[in-house]
Amino acid sequence: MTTLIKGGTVVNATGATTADVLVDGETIVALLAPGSVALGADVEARCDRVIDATGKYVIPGGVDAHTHMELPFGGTNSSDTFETGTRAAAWGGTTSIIDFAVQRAGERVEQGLEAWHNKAASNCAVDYGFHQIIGGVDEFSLKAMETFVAEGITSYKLFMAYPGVFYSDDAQILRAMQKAADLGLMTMMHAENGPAIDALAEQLVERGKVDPYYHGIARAWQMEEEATHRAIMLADLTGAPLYVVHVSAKQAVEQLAWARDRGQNVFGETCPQYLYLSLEEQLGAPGFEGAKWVCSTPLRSREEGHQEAMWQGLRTNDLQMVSTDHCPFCFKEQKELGIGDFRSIPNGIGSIEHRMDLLYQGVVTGRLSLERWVELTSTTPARMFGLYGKKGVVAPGADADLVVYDPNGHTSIGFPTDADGNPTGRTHHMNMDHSAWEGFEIDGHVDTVLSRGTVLVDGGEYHGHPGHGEFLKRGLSQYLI
Ligand code: DUC
Ligand code: ZN
Ligand code: ZN
Repeated sequence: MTTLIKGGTVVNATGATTADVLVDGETIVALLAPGSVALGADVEARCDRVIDATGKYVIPGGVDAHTHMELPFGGTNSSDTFETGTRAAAWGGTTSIIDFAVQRAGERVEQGLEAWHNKAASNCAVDYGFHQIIGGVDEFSLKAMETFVAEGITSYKLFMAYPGVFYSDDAQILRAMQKAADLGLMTMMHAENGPAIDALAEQLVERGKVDPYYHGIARAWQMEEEATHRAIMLADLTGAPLYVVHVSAKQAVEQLAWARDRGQNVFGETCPQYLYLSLEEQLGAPGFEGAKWVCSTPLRSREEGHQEAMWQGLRTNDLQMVSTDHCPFCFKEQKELGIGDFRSIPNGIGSIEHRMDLLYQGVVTGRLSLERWVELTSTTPARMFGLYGKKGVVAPGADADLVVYDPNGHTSIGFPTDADGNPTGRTHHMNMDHSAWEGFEIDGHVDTVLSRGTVLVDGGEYHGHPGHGEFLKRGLSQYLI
């Protein structure tokens, strides 16, 4: 099957140019200048399928490097399966995900990884890889790390939060980082001081402060700044490269910038929720509604300038990429577990379908260039996590993971209704009974999505199927040195 995507502006992290993209089977084989006769003047006539991208952008498929499908958490499971979550990803122009295989304390790493392979195999609409969560650093998990690279899992995650669940203490972090430095693994860190947060949360609940808002108060920015600094120092000592996930506090960005300025190999990701949503407006919504936005790290105060600091970090490269931390829970029966005690609200927001659109608004508002949009959402994730060349770029030899994005299109997010309250138009495809992004109006639209040459989405219709997505055996990060 040959496909020609013609007339569009091809946007890579390195620049934008008008070109036709020729796909043969699963692979991009050529970028042709308009009117090119390099492959014969009749190349269009010889193609099996032609997609007209005139007036639109042709970008590499999004790479979301932080998702949690079917994550057991807070007494329930995140509500997207690999099937529903990757379908939603495809709708939103994301054609690769990296999910977190989980080892909990008391379990062997191998068991966790096998369980994740079983959940994902034959179910994914787009390609998928895994990072490995190590929930119990001990002699067995340290030994298991030695097999990760051969398994195509070149990054692992530790938690400085969630004592009793995923938490690692400093000695454990030190040992894991020493090993990671030897093996060339990227250490990903959930950087919040969990023990102190749990004490603060307990004090708040004792004083009757049980609403979702207090989730954000307990998880104060000082807890993120402190843990980020500690992780940086442990990484410095061990020589391990460090990638801090879901950065939300401006002080944490300052820590990352400080470390990078002294030459350390540290990186930070932020997520759409920390760019747009806030402690006051969302977590502080009346009654229990704020539970929709309980996630960790938490939404931060707009007045304190955290959102602006995230945008600035993305512009100045103190933050290198944007992932979702997609971890959806339904409001009914899941978020509701925490009525009367915010500590029991399952942590997480679903955004996998909206990341490309939400970040594109940075281009619309002049905060990001087109190229930086692609870099933050596709190219750097691919480079950071050993996928680049195959993913993250529109170039001959790369997988034909392509998105035709219409800058003049429009996307309404959530559950729009007519005057009688009947649902209208497109709603999201994530397995959630609400949207954390309800009412967001997006300039731009994901028109067509290809994954390895197969059309998944086109003309408002879904053509994908479970099992199309393949496991991505990842190489080493390009950011190790
Ligand atoms: N944060 C979340 O919001 N959900 C899952 C785990 C995490 O660290
Ligand atoms: Zn986390
Ligand atoms: Zn996460």
